[in-house]
Amino acid sequence: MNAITNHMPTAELQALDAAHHMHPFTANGELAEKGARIITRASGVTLTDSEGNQILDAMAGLWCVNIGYGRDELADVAARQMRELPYYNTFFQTTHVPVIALAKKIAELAPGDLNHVFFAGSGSEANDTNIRMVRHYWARKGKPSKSIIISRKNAYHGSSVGSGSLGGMSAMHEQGGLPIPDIHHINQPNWWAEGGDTTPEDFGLQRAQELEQAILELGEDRVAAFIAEPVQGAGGVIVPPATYWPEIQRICDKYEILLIADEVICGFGRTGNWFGSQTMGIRPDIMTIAKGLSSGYAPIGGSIVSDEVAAVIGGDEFNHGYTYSGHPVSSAVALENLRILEEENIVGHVQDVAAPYLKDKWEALTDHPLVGEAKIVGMMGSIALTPNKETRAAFAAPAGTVGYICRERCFANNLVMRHVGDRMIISPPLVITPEEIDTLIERARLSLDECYEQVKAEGLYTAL
Ligand code: PXG
Repeated sequence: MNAITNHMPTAELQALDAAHHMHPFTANGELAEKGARIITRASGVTLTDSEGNQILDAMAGLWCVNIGYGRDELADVAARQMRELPYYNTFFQTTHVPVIALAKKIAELAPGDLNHVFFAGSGSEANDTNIRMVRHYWARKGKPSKSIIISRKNAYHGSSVGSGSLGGMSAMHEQGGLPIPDIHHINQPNWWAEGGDTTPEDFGLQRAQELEQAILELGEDRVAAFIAEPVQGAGGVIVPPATYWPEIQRICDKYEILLIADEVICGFGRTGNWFGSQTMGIRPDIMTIAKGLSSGYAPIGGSIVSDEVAAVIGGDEFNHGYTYSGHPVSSAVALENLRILEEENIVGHVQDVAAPYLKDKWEALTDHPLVGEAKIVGMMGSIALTPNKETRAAFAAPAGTVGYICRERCFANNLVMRHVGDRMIISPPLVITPEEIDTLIERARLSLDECYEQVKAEGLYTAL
């Protein structure tokens, strides 16, 4: 076999990648022309590519490398676990030490009576579990008609058929026959894009009350659960107005609808608390977790479930599970990740140091001519690009045209900052230092300046 290594020329690796590797969420034909960027190693908050560029990763991979890259402790634990017990399942009345220890630790960290964990290999799988679990829960309680799960437009809950149906991404629904039955979507609390002349507070309340209207229209006896991200991530880091979540909680309580908080991005310190639900002051019955659970070092996800839901589900066999539910290596890696997060007080670092420092600099970006609003919670932030800050206008070009230009400028300036439409988003490793935040902001400003020049030159700086 010919060895393919880091030392091969970039173009050769790109050609091989284009020939055989299908990338997710990518027009692969287009990418093959251009050539994918090849990441060869990483340390702390910095990626190295095959050309030797040092890139500040302000997305923590895909929102997941919370403790930063290059922690040997996780590699050591993985190697030890692979030697001792690389795999065993948790199906047929068996268990193993890493999964016992991890479930106990998660139960300790999770708020309230969220004391039980059903493991999966990813966030998508965990949300598929949640669909079946809440429907089965109501069936067990003698109310099988309660099968509708209410979600939100522009939500992201994963890419499998079930989780993609929960999500509210219309481009995903257009491919492959989604959504599955009995998923209902209400509007998102995105004031910047959809709030019109309403104040953010009134708008937050209105959008929350759409949940109540939906329950009344669909019938209380039909609705099983409401699922939402505490702060929408992939939808563009949409921070809801302060009025939103208290009203959602009130409605879930009033109609006894299960509340599922999708903590796949918000969990494990991202918002400045262990869970986004704590930051938003909500009491979910189920939390979806993945990503920061292992800081992305090994694939693992799960559902953290309340005492009550676990008791109801536990009454008979729940015909559900994955080969890699509670995988021993992933469990051991996740446990070591949680040890580091806890012992190094990384959530405290976010709250006391990194988030306040980043917030000041991030919000100051609104002095840039392209930047309308800047939103940030803990270590997830977004800026809205606009040709008119007062009217919050969109550009007179297909959505995302300007955002894409900005993202390309960021990449050229060794910064990974993503775009969702014409919003730019960041979600850096939680361990980022103030000096590294300075670099992030410097590169973001340079990229915004270059984007502004290009947008004007191409005649795109006009409102829709
Ligand atoms: N829930 C949320 C809130 C997520 O952000 C998932 C579930 C699914 O997790 P898995 O592990 O199955 O990917 C996610 C994943 C993006 C992007 O473009 C975001 C995610 C995944 C891929 C791309 O921002 N989030």
